[in-house]
Amino acid sequence: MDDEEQRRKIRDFSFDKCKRGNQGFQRILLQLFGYVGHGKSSFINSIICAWFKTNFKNYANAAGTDESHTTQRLTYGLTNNIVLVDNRGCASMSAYESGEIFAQLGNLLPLDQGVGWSKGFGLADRIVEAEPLVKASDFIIPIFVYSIKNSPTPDLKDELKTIFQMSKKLTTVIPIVVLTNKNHQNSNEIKNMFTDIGAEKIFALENYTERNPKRKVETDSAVIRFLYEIIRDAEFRAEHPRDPDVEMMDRKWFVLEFIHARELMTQTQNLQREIDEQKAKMEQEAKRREEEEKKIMRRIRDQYQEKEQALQQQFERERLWDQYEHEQRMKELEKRTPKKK
Ligand SMILES: Nc1nc2c(ncn2[C@@H]2O[C@H](COP(=O)(O)OP(=O)(O)OP(=O)(O)O)[C@@H](O)[C@H]2O)c(=O)[nH]1
Ligand SMILES: [Mg+2]
Repeated sequence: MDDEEQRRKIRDFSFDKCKRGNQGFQRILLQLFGYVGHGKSSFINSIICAWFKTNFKNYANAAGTDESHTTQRLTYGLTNNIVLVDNRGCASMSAYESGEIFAQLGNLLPLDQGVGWSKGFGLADRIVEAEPLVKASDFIIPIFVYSIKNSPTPDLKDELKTIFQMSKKLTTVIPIVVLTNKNHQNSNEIKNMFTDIGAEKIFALENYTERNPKRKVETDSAVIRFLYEIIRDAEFRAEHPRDPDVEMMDRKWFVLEFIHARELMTQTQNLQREIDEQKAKMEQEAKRREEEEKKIMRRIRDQYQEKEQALQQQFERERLWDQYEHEQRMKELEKRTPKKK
């Protein structure tokens, strides 16, 4: 199928035309997520350029440097039925950052608003506050954006495996992977990593950027193919009976449970840390006391040895004196005793 036919399918996509009708879904929400600076906003720029066939412009406010840039969840409409969401990138996927990611992915936080990272139960409060603002009718497709410039490590692979499994549980879809910086050499290694952790759809492209603004057939085609595959996937998923309200409730429940489990883990860790600190203090105190006792014992032993030595010396002196007296007495005796003839 050529680009134009794919474009037509994308343009015409509507849940109303799906086999079971819309089942309550209105639009596809392509939720872009991933680490800071991996090219999420640039990918949105590339999609806008390719889809609307326009010259490059920094529509999604991609960073001029590799620093963290996007701090809002902004939406970009492609058609009436397809919307892109540029989520805030995270530095790592620690437990508390993944809570935020899941809340963003699950569409439990309002769109087109700033995103903070809440500690404790702050995130749960924000989810509850957002209830009147979020739409169950959005059909979520998670898109994980990763730059090929970043070499994989075993720790990264483990972290991503967990995130992918959780995202699947949350959205029922394994995240679709978009690799940016396609021309970088790590390409195969990274593709293998994502295949290993269960990714089924992996796309790679060189984004349009300030430095690389000139439109290319290759990049435009990659974007259109990506969108077309997404549409086909959504159509396929919409063939099954679904209930957006129930799915939204499930997602909310999943994230709230995650937050509770995370808080329980944090509190347990804090408690364990306190116990460990107390234990270390007690061990230190016991060691200090043992040292003190050893010192006292050493002092007593030294004093005892000194006394023993003094006694020995005294005895020796007395023995020598006794010996001397004895010898004197013997000499006296000898003098007094007449010698036999
Ligand atoms: N060469 C090249 N540079 C890219 C590509 N994609 C993004 N960049 C550059 O990487 C930097 C970060 O890109 P962004 O699109 O702002 O990354 P982001 O994921 O939106 O970052 P946050 O909003 O901070 O999470 C920018 O300087 C982009 O120009 C790519 O495919 N090739
Ligand atoms: Mg960004």
